[in-house]
Amino acid sequence: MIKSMMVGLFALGAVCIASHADACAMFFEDHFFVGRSHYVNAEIGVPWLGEWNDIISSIQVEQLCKVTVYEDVNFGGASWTASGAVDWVGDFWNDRISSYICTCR
Ligand SMILES: [Ca+2]
Ligand SMILES: [Ca+2]
Repeated sequence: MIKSMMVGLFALGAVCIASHADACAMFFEDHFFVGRSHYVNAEIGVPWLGEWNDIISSIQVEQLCKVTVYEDVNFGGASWTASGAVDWVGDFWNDRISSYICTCR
């Protein structure tokens, strides 16, 4: 009985580690990682941010990951690749990001 519970817990831990590996970045509504946040998975290109369109002001990118953001929908317009902790995306990119691709090594 105890042994089977231990095996079950171990399996649960493996699932948690696997899902954490998919973490790529977190977008924030305001600068310095304030306001509402939007979690982003790795290896996903999103052609339109929906309610998060033209609102992002700071980005926390996971280690070994990078996110390429685009000014317009469908990966159009200007692009910029961010990594690490970006507490302010800058005057140009503030409230302008409309699509993105996030990847991790
Ligand atoms: Ca904003
Ligand atoms: Ca835009």
